[in-house]
Amino acid sequence: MTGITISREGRAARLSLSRGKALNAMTREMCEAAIAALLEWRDDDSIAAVMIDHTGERGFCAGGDVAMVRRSVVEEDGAEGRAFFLAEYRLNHLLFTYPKPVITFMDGVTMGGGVGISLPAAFRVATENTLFAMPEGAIGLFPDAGAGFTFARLPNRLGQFLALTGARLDGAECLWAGLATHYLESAALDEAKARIAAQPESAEAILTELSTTPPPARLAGNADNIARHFASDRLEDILASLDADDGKWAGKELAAVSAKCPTTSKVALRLLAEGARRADFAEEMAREYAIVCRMIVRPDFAEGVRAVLVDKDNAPRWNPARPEDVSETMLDAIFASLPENERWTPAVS
Ligand code: QUE
Repeated sequence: MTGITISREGRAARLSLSRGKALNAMTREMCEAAIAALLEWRDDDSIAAVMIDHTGERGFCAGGDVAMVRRSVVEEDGAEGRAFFLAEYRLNHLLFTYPKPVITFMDGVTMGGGVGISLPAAFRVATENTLFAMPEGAIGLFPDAGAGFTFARLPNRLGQFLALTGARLDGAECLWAGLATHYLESAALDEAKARIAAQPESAEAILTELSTTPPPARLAGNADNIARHFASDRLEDILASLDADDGKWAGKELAAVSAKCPTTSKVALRLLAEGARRADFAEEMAREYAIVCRMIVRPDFAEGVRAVLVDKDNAPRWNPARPEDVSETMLDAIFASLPENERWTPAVS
């Protein structure tokens, strides 16, 4: 059981996440199996496109196997945790640079690592079941798997909003934000996949033809609020701006940001500011890998996973607990480059 089903149909190849009991949360084994298959298909002239989807009912992908990573850092030396992120980020990078079209079906929960394998794809299909989020602030991690690059390129500070609040978007909102390229009813997915397998060079036209008009994107109504309140790269400014607004929306978002790990939020703001200036996705993954090696050994990560996935009390005690106590010096240490022999490298150079 690798948790991933690898198949071909016609001239398309398919990776289906199939680790149902854990909502398809990615493991190192799944990432490595996906990388091996993608490298084989890259040089196979009989394959013209790759589809990524899931089997079973429960959603596309909840993220990464962070319970394993927590065990690795709490009970051992963390090597297994680092090996997982090395493989996960290699997969994200391989998808981003893949020479053949990749189509991702974000049908259901698409969070964390699920976002990481979705956004690098050329075509990203949302449905009425899509539930999209980067919720790492709840577990003391940070928006990773390439989000520092892709979120940095969203307009109107939307990336900063998603990173700091962990807001959940539906399929209509994903299409509105450009996170998805197409919106299909889930009932049309089987037909879309069959037609893409038969005619992979027409993937885009097939998805466009089967698209339906989504309901209005609620998020669009708050775009001005988001751009205004999340304008600063300083967490303290964002909190002060939300706090000064008496409206219901600002109150709700202030509560959301305030509940998240303050170190996560400051890492996210610095990462997105840097990511907007970065030309190269490989450079992004190397930076995120250095950061994740520091973040998983911080007590906030073990505490966050404890609160959300182990004890499920949803009452994490962050340390530092206050934004003003997360210093630039602490962030510098988290962002510092790794020693040469420990750095992230792509699956193939
Ligand atoms: C924040 C997160 C994650 C999360 C919950 C959060 C995350 C993640 C999972 C998850 C969910 C179900 C599983 C599993 C992991 O939950 O990244 O193994 O079965 O992977 O609030 O970042």
